[in-house]
Amino acid sequence: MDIVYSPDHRLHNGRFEMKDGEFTPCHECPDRADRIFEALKDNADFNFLAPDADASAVIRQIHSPDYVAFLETAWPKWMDFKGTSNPPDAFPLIFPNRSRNVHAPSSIDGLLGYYALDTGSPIMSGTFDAARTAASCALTGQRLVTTGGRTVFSLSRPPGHHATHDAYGGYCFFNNAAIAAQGFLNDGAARVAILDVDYHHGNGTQDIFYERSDVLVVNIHADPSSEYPFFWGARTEIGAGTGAGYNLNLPLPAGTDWPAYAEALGQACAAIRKYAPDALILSFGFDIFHGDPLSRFLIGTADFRRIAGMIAALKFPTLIILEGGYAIDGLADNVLSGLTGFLETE
Ligand code: OKP
Ligand code: ZN
Repeated sequence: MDIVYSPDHRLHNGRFEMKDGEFTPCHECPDRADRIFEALKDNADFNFLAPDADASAVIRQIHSPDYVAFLETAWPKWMDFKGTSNPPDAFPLIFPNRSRNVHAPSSIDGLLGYYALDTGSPIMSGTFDAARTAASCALTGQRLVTTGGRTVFSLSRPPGHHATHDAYGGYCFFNNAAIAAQGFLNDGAARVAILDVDYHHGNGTQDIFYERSDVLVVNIHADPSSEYPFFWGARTEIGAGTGAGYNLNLPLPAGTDWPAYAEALGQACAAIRKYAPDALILSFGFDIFHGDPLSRFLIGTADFRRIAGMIAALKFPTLIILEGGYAIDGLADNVLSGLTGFLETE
């Protein structure tokens, strides 16, 4: 299996996130991808490739020009605002909330809140380059799937599924899965399906394709009535306009174990089979693991192989993209288990 990977993910290395009222070390850290790379790099089943596609143009098909410009200039503006070349990571202070149509302010401390969804996603000097490289890994993987028809894994971070058309949050800046979906369409696909199995609902991916029928978005996730991202992910969100019927949410309660998960995954797979996409993107989050610090599901290491086996049995050309997964000590084993489920079915 080809794996697209760049060490440039390390350029995004936040010190702290705001979590439950405290500044705590970032869960979404370079160690995640480093440990997966170390565990897989000498395994003959995997062939590592550097990204050779530049995602810049496709990023602009998915994200608004003002949002991309914000991310590109946020750090220099923040250094200027702080009056030092070595400031702390950038965090928003105030959000426009539900109330009014607002316009972007000029000052960086206002811009951060204008473009942010949350306080958990620090921006630092390398954030833009790392996020663009993650999108380029996904796009390179997409092109390999388009030309080769075989399963490819984009081993990339920061993740992407919370990033909307014009907002960052949940550790995500560019929506790698959405960019890859657009890449498939650009290269001739008529229909693309995205299956998101991260513990958290992929609100950004849902939003981006909510009114489109050319991308089916299916999410299996923790019930947002009590889990991040809270304001998206209900069963009642089925798409709108031309996209009505092309968004499927399968929220599950705390304590979900393999049998309950397998039932939801069966529903998800049936919907994807019926849609018959030209390509499938798997937003593979490993934070459904019972040992994950953000999870209240009870999925075990061996279950990732079962999950992958069910998805691989659909036999659609598939691009796998890394989303979450924060149990640092179990992550590489979980990823290997998941990829093994694909290798066995190919
Ligand atoms: C990113 B991804 C817990 C706070 C959790 C953010 C979660 C972001 C998840 N009380 N904060 O893995 O979907
Ligand atoms: Zn997650």
